[in-house]
Amino acid sequence: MRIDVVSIFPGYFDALELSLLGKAKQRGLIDVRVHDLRDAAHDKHRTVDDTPTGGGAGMVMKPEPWGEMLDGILAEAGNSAGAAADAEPGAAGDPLIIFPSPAGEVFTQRMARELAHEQHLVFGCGRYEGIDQRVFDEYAARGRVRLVSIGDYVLNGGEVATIAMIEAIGRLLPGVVGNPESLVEESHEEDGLLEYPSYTKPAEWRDRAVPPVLLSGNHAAIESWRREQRIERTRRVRPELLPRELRGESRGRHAAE
Ligand code: 6GU
Repeated sequence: MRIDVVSIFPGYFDALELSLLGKAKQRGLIDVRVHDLRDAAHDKHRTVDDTPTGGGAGMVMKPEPWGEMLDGILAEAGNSAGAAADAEPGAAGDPLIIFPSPAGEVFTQRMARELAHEQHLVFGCGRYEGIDQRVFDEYAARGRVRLVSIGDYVLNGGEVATIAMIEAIGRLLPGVVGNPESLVEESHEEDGLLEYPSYTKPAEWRDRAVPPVLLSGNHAAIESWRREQRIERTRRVRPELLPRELRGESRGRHAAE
């Protein structure tokens, strides 16, 4: 997968060199290129923002640097959106441009799975009060654009949100996570339940014992206990995630059976 990131703080993305994602980059599974938006701002101060037209607080990112930077990325990727205005937009394999924004649709595991099938993602990280609306309109008219939020709270810019999304998407790419089975039994995967609690050795630590069933060797009992834990945890912490068929059930029904 090819990923381009545009930001006025390229240093944020040094984090992508670490851990599993860093290894995936080294092994060529993910090709991440980070661009400094200021390289497309040509005045003495390399200005990327200006006052909001119509008044209001804060600053808005100017359209020209974004246009130059995104045109360059799309043209270099050799795709229709960058090359010709008359080419059909949205063809498979064309880049998908994502603008992280608290005003966007909410990023979920489902969206991560969808985006993991893309060949080329471009993340445009806004700062200040946002980017001039015409930038979204221009690239939406020429190809595929999505505004995506990582949750209902406000960050100072799209950088941290982009790192979160790249990590969530990147780990789903073939070969990035060593044991693909570890992707399956996870919160938000498969059946939408949260994860069960995990334990390792020693069997007792500070007077706290590992639940005995996990030491029983009874795999059916262990599986059933883990499922019960997942349901109870989900009911307690995220009841809105509970599948319909589990909603009416009282606490501890399985334990009582
Ligand atoms: Cl994607 N950007 C910003 N600035 N704040 C956010 C966000 C994104 N998602 C949640 N809060």
